[in-house]
Amino acid sequence: MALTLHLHPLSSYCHKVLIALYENQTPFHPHLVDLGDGKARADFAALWPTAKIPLLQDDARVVPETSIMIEYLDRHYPGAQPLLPTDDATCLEARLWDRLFDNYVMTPMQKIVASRMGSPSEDKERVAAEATVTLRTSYDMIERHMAGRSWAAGESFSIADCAAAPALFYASIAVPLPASHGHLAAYFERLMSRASVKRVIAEARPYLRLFPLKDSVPARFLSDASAA
Ligand SMILES: N[C@@H](CCC(=O)N[C@@H](CS)C(=O)NCC(=O)O)C(=O)O
Repeated sequence: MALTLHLHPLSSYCHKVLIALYENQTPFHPHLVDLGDGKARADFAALWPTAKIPLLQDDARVVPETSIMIEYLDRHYPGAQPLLPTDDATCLEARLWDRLFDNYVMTPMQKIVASRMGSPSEDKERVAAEATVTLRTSYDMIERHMAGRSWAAGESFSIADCAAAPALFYASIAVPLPASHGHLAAYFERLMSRASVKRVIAEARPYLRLFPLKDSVPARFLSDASAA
């Protein structure tokens, strides 16, 4: 079987792996999964029980969890842009920031987005308020970390930046980046200007009408002509 990524073009975690694939122009077969369809979800869960997208698959195995997918691609489908730095200390830094972006930006962003689905409730408001506090703490942490840096770990684009781009794209729609955070803002612009990132946003665009925070998406991301 050709390298296959089971995905949905709107999903932030799918963007993370798509960015890794596009960085290295790795050929793959995209398989769109509609988790809202009972049969499609059941078929997908048969491949991997958590039924989370994305999921990577080739002849050798099924690879769950986006960080592991990128590590797998780096080892088995290497390209011009290594995403796990070869130097031990920089690699540790890249893996650390991959975890930080997933756990402290992606997770609270997902909670805020989920709180906007269905009818409002006090419980959802509480969860969203807590997630907003976490996101603001993360913005402060990234602002400090990015001072004097171009990328999250070392001198090159890495797995950490694959995680950062979709996390910050969606998080900044949920909770705008503070005007006071110049290093964070510059990093965000650097990410949004990356060809691989522009491509995933362009591919998500036809689906943005399904995004619960669609009315807050900045105009610059809504058309090819005005995209970052
Ligand atoms: N830790 C997982 C998280 C994946 C994840 O949360 N995917 C979301 C989409 S962005 C998902 O599948 N949501 C649908 C669901 O939970 O039913 C990873 O890194 O692969």
